[in-house]
Amino acid sequence: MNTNRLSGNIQAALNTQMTIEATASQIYLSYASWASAEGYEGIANFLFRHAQEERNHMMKILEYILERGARVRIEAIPAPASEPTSVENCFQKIFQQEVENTHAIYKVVKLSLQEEDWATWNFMQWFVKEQTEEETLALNLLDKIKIAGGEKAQGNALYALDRELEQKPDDVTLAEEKTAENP
Ligand code: OFO
Repeated sequence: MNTNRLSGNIQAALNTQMTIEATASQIYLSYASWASAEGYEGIANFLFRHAQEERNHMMKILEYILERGARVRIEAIPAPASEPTSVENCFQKIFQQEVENTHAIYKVVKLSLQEEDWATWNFMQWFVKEQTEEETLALNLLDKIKIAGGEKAQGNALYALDRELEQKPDDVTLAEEKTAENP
C-alpha cells in the first residue's frame, strides 16, 4: 500500500526548498559573524536571530514531508558567497537573497497548483506570507541605512542603527493588518 501522499515532483521540490532554507540560515550566520567582527553587535544579534528563523523554516518543511509519508533528503549546503563590504551592502545582499527565496517558494506553489495538491498549496501559503514579511523587513533595513547616510553612513548614525537592531523584533506588521487609525 502506498502511504506517500506527495508526488515525486512535489517531494523533490520540497526537499530542494528545505536546502534553500538551510542555505539562507548559513548566509545569515556568515553576515552576522561579519557584522560582529566589524564591531556591529546589534546588527549581528539581529542576523544571528534571523539565521535561527531560517533554520525553523527548514524544519517546518522537513516535518511536512515526513507528515505526508514522503522521504526527506538531506543535501550539502553551499558555502555562502563573499562577505559584505559595508552595512549597506550587507542589507542589499539580504534583500536580494530574500527575493530569490520568494521566487523559489513561488515555484513550489505553482507546482502544487498544477498538480492540484491542495494540502501542499495550503502549507506553502504560510511561506508566501512569511516572504512578504521578510522582504518588507529587508526593505525597512535598506531605508534605515539610506537615512543614516547609505554607503557613507558612519559614527553616530551607524551606532544608533546598530543599537536599534539589537532590540528590533523579527516580525513586521503587514499591510493587511493595518487600518486608517493605525497605519
Ligand atoms: Fe528568509 O525566509 Fe525562509 O522562507
